[in-house]
Amino acid sequence: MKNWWKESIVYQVYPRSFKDSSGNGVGDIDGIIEKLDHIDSLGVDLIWICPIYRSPNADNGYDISDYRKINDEFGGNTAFERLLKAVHNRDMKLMMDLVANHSSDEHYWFQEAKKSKDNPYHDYYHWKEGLPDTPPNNWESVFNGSVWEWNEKTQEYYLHLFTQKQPDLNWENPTVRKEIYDIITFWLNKGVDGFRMDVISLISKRMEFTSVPETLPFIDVMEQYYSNGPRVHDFIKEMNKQVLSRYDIVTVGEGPGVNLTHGPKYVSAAEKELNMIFHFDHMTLDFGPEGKYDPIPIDWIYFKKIFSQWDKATANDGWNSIFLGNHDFSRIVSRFGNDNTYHDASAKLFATLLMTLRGTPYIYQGDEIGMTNIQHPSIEAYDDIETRNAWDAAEKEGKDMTQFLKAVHRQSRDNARTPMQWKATTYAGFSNSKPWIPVNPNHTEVNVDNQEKDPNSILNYYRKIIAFRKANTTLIYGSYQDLAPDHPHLYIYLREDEKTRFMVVHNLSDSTINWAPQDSKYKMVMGNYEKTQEGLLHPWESQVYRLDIA
Ligand code: TEU
Repeated sequence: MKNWWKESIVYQVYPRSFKDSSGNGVGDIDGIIEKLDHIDSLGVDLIWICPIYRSPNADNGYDISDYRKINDEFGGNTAFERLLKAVHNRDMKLMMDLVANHSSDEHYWFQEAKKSKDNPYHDYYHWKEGLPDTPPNNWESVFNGSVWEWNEKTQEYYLHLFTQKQPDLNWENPTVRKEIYDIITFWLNKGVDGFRMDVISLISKRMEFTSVPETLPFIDVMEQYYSNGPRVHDFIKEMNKQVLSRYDIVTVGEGPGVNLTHGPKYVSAAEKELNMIFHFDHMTLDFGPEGKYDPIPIDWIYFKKIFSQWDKATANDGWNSIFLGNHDFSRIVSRFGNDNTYHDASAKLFATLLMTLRGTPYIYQGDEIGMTNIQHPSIEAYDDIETRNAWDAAEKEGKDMTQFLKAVHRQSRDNARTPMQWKATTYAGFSNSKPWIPVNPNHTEVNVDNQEKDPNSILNYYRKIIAFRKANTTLIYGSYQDLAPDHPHLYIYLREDEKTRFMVVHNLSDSTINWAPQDSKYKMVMGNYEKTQEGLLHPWESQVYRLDIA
């Protein structure tokens, strides 16, 4: 079935790092308004803005202390109303980030909940009795350390899958669910067009809280113990029925631990839950035996297989989200491509990939100019709580910290959080004063200004490939077939409907590969190299061919 959100292209804004209009070094809503021309010029339809609610910022807004208030540092509710109007005036839509698995510990609910066992808000969270030095089980938080934090007042532990400042909400409690639905309704009635739902796969807990085997890799702990709990689908169905289904909106759930078995259920049209889900199968490909900070090279055969399997799983029912980066992962061009010799080509290759697979494409701010990872000389320059905690844990375990710093360079979430590079000037045109997080020194070269002037820039290629996708519904709804699943570096696939067939080919390597379409009826219609050469693909070259059937 056709839907507007299947035809949309999404642009993700990380507000702290996008544009600072007030001059305090932190991005804000008026900054976003200032730069709407830029977003609009790409040809995108929908903006997803990371959390902007009131928050003590223990995890940059993913710890909300008031769900109905926009944080003053971003401009407050009136600035938000202005943004929403400005976005709608341009015929774009706006999606908010809903963080409902946990609140901030500074939220009124938690402030009350921790006071006593008979407080009306106590049951809004997960509590376990015990002794101060014996946590109820051995679960580890996503951000290291136990998931259990002791509360002296009630002599209990509370659960937090993320930091101790992010207590998990108890979705078993119908009053909590009602609170969340009311919050959603509040924003939808203001005219918001949808939600990205943070870690929605974690809302239903396995209430036995059984300890995990010590040797189980964290990625499996996530999948088998934290995610896809017994009532997750009931909860989402209820939310859909009571609120979401009453509006013409878009929903995308973030799904750590969501695999091919559970995934399709979240997005099946028949199940009436969510429109799309972000799974992380391709985003954890480079996690080694010891996890994220033990990176291994990308296995392209496996990479392709993941996209093919998910396409198949949702081919007849459901819909995919297509993304390669966001605020939680390193930069696309540094992680999957080559941010050095083939910066330009590989950035454009991944733009082509995003726009030619089946599913709604998500662009993360800065990727449209090929922003790269950053390498700080020491841990002090890193801000991210996840990176810092992982560092402390590694130090405690006696790891080789020179090696670990290299892993941080590669994997830290801060790679994606450096300020947007607008100009070559001081602070990259992001702010007039020192930004909350250091600017990448390569902003003098990699910036919007430079790329506006160059017709062949990554930025202008993004515009071109977005327009190309929009002009060809085959690329939206057409079937997908991988023609060379076993090739270690070539990704060749067909996108096809009754009228048109596209063949897309990508060279995922630093080497030239001999290749030509076997049928001369295929006409090349798009590509990321200005000069192509018959019979071969340059390093990181993408080519799109068309064959008219009817
Ligand atoms: O991310 C969920 C999540 O699973 C990530 O924390 C991921 O595991 C990690 O980044 C991998 O290194 C969401 C948000 O996108 C993230 O920014 C928040 O920190 C997190 O939820 C908690 O709300």
